[in-house]
Amino acid sequence: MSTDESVNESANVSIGVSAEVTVLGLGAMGAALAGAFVDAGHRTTVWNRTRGKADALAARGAVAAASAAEAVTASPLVVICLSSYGGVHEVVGPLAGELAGRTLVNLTSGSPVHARETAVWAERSRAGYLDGVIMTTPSGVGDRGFLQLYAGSPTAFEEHRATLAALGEPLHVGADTALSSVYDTALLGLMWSTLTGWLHTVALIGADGPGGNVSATAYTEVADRWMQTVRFFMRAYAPQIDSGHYPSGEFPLELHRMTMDVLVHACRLRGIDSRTAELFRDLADRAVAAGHAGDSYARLIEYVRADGRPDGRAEGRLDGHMEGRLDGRTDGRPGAAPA
Ligand code: FVH
Repeated sequence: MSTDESVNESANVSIGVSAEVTVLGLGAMGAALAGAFVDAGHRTTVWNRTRGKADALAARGAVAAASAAEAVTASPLVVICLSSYGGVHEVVGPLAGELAGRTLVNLTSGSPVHARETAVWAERSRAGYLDGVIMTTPSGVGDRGFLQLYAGSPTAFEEHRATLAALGEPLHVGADTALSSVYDTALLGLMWSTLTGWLHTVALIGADGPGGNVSATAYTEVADRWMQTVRFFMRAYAPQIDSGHYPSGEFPLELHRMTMDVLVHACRLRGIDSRTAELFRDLADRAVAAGHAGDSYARLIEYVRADGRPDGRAEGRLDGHMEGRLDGRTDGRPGAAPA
């Protein structure tokens, strides 16, 4: 049995064991989180700034605390989900003493810099800290088909993994607390690229003309199966990118490049926005012009990276390069740490 299997097995064995958990913040997402803990049979203490929002959960069996301090001291595991890190700092900043010896799981959306600052504050407060991301909407909370990403102390994660499993499939992405936010941004980018690519092809295949008039539903039945092939390529190309070697196998870049011409032409012919097709054709053009026609598609990573430089390092790149993701700030300056 591998280490991963034994970890999974112990987590599964623990599922169903009642734990004590506190949820601070009962907005749309916080209420869903608290509801999932209640449904899983955990003793769930809840607190919200606007107190009335705790009523529905109390009716389902949650304990409504009179203050954030009372809520924090009720459980070894404290989950917070507010609209911003500013709110998190306001709520837990004065509660360093109460949080000592407990684990704070912060599921509030924020930047990598915010995550690291809050981790430093938690360490000073002698609290365990995990920064997490909920990869679904409130109605998906509690469904094991959806991922929840956590970054930070592996020990804290393993200690509370079984309880967190009430929310979805818990995945630890690394000890650096910035990583959950970085993964979140990257995965959302992947979703938008994929959905936009799909929309373009739905428009293309549904347009009047030769090969047109296919419904989105009929096309998507086929496209869904094609995604298995796309996943196969991603898995084959990832180690190539990590090693910096791009053997083409049977599908060299020049073949991709020729077919891209067909796509750009078909889009233009049908009056469909051809900019995404032109974007990847441009990347391929540059790679082919530089002598990489015989390499695999993965070679394009070098043209996607900042400045098209093979090492991907743009001048002046910030350590927290995805800073400002949700609070609109793009200057990389850290926000204020909790008081
Ligand atoms: N809802 C979703 O689909 C997304 C899915 C992806 C991740 N997000 C993030 O989750 C965080 C919370 O989102 P939410 O949908 O629960 O947000 P709201 O319904 O607007 O509730 C906000 C709660 O935050 C409380 N709050 C705000 N500021 C403060 C503060 N200074 N002190 C104390 N509490 C504060 C607010 O309290 P109240 O207004 O009811 O008194 C709500 O409980 C968010 O980061 C999303 O990006 C959700």
